[in-house]
Amino acid sequence: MRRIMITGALGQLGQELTPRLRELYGDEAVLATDIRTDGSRAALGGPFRTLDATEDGAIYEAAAAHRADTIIHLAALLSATAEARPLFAWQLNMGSLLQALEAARALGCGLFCPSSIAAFGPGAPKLGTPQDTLQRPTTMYGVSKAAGELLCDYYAFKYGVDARGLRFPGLVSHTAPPGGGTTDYAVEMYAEAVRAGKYECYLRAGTFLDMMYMPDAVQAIVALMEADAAKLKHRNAFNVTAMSVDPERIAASIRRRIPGFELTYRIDPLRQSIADGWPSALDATAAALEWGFRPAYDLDRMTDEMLERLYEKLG
Ligand code: AKB
Repeated sequence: MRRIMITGALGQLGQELTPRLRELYGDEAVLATDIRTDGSRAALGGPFRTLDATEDGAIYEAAAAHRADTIIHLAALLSATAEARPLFAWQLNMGSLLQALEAARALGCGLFCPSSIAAFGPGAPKLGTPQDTLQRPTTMYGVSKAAGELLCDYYAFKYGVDARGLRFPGLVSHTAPPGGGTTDYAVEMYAEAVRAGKYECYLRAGTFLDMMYMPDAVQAIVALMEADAAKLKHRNAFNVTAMSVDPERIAASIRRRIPGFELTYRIDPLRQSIADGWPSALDATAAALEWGFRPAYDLDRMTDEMLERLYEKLG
């Protein structure tokens, strides 16, 4: 049975992953940590500790006290915020990852750290972006993710740390709002469709990006962490995706349920330029072959569930 420590547990992914891990391994086996101390921690149930993941030795100390065998490192700044504060983004994203890897090395823990479609840059093939291809990202978030992938590989090669990871696309969820990402528009569009019947989008029509519904993302993390190491050729930074969509496609899917939904545009140049440098459709074959990745939700199924849950919450 695993004993897990999570950093950034109050972020968009952590708020759904933590309860799922507690269901699987037991409440007491999962220590949630975050630098924030807001009310959303109550929803996580189970043990919680306030922790700055960049502080020297803080992850090590908490993981040792918890007798963790697995560290799930989610604390990070997302793309748009990182681009606005590049120095801080480097310090947070790389500094905390180094702390997590050092703790994993010293304690003999496995480690999971999410990467992103941002780890590719404009030079990578946009369609069917291969698992192994050119990675020259042009955003600070992308640079920190590509460097993070390499650092995880280094700790695996040099110290035998079982460091695994997924390159996530935009994650869509109804539980917790994302913060500071470029793909956040998708989550906002669903919420505004239910609240107001209209949405003003900051990315242009025709901007195709990979997306995935949160339950598939959570399931993918569990499946990769539980995968037989002997079957993993890549281990770290697997491409995963469930759909390639643009704002018009999501709006059309919403209109099946809310026929009068109105989509208008006011382009944010920063987030548009970030999106323009990212792939449009990843190739997730390696994840499917090496550990059986198979998302359950396509666009319409995700839309139906998002709208149903948001109506219960906001409607
Ligand atoms: C972002 O938009 O920054 C994230 C990501 C794709 O990594 N959702």
